[in-house]
Amino acid sequence: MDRGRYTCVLPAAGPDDPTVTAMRARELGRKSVVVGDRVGLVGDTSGSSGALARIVRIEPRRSVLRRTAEDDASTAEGRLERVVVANADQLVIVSALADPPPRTGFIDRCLVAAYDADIEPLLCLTKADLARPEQILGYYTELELPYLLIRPDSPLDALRNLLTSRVSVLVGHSGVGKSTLVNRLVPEAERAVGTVSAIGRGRHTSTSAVALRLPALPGAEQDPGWIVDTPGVRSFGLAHVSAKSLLHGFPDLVDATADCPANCPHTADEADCALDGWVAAGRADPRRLGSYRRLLASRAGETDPRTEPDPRGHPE
Ligand SMILES: Nc1nc2c(ncn2[C@@H]2O[C@H](COP(=O)(O)OP(=O)(O)O)[C@@H](O)[C@H]2O)c(=O)[nH]1
Ligand SMILES: [Mg+2]
Ligand SMILES: [Zn+2]
Repeated sequence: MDRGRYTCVLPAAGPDDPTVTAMRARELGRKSVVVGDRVGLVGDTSGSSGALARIVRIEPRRSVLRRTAEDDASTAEGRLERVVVANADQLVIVSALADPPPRTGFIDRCLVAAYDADIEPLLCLTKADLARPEQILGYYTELELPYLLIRPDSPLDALRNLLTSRVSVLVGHSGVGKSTLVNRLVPEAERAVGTVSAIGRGRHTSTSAVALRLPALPGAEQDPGWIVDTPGVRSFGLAHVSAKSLLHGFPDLVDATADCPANCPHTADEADCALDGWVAAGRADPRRLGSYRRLLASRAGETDPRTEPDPRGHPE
């Protein structure tokens, strides 16, 4: 999307992707069109230069990845909910093992957003040439979270296989190697490496997400899939996620709550919350409980998510 003009790929398009430029039709009302939407077009759909079609319909979305500007739903920013991508199948959380170091707070937020959207998470650990993954993987042991290690020279076959026939959204902090990875997967994408996107703009503007078709693998019949790069998404505010749904991002903690009193807020000051005993019994990592409770607290506006402590390797 660029200045109200949407680039639409026609169905059953081959690798050459005939595209049509379109604008929203008035009959869409206030519904917004986002990356990944399947739309109905009318008008000039020839795709020839200067042709402009109109988007008259948005098909029902299979999944909706959302974020809020902040965590606290009692503020205007917290109520400003945005759909990041529609119809995604997978959330690829890109985190460097060093330079910058992994932030479990960010990864945990992404996991909540993924489970909330019913999208499968995949942890992509880049810069595996710089540091070892044991510490970060240890933190997620109970989750059976799928992960891949990426170094500059490692083949990307395993990643390509996991991307095949799906729409995958890439998220990650700036500097983790997202653009480098996108360029290795889609050389034509020519994403700028080593630059930070959307700096110095108003806080309501962000570089919009862009969908890139993966090149077909030699001899493969399957649709190679799409990746969606999200340069403007720095984090996932979670004001739109209910306290209950927040727990879905912590499948390693969910079972414990069967023993909580009715309507347990699961906060640290709730003496009868079963989560403390669960962690004390070694059934989940205490840092994960700390992370869950920090997210609970930030939704209530008690802490600023941007200054959230990094629990890497430190007991709570
Ligand atoms: N050592 C090492 N450096 C990397 C790797 N991937 C990316 N980089 C470097 O990290 C910096 C940031 O990369 P970039 O792709 O722009 O990150 P982005 O901000 O997430 O898009 C650049 O200087 C890259 O060359 C890697 O696997 N290993
Ligand atoms: Mg980049
Ligand atoms: Zn509880």
